[in-house]
Amino acid sequence: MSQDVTGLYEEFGGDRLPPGQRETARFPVLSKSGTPSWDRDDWTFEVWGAVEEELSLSYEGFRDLPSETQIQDFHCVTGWSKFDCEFTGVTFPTLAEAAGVRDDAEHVMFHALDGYTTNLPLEDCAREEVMFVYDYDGEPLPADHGGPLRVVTPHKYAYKGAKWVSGVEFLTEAERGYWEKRGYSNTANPWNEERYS
Ligand SMILES: Nc1nc2c(c(=O)[nH]1)N[C@H]1C(S)=C(S)[C@@H](COP(=O)(O)O)O[C@H]1N2
Ligand SMILES: [Mo]
Repeated sequence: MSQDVTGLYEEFGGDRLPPGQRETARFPVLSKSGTPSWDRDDWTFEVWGAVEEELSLSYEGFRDLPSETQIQDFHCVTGWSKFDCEFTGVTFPTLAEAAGVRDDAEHVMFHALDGYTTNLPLEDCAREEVMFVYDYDGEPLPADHGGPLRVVTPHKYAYKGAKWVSGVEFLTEAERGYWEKRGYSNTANPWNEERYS
């Protein structure tokens, strides 16, 4: 069973296709510096910072967490949108509950194997649609698209979703990630065309 969340745009008062976007049937690859390599036996996913219990999970350990499948739209800041992507993984709220987020946590930094980082306020992550994804269309997520594990953020431009995500840091103060330091919008709402800062 999968859950269709492609109607979430209604919350933002816009059309399904955000302004200035074109729909594409392809799934282009966009990476700042190519696809990093990793070894399934050594791969670990870390949760640290303002949490009750820091976590360190193997690939199998991550796959043992409660999972779900969602149909989501994907909006790239460079102007393409892909509708109806089938993603399977663990929702942000499920992971946050496993770690126990402390009351003083306000912000989140996602860290990735290629050195990429991206940030969001905790309240923008505390949504079922924000997922750590390991399967795409029922198959393991291709390496170019962030396999073994990536984040998806259908309510934000896709640079808020770290491919090859290796960990999540809970912060007590806001910080900026890789593109947020280099001129992309910190807030990244596609229905307001928040592309640059
Ligand atoms: N680790 C990592 N994650 C990343 C990026 C990156 O360079 N490194 N690029 C971001 C950008 S700008 C976009 S548009 C999407 C692209 O995802 P895709 O290649 O699966 O289409 O990944 C985002 N996540
Ligand atoms: Mo992007």
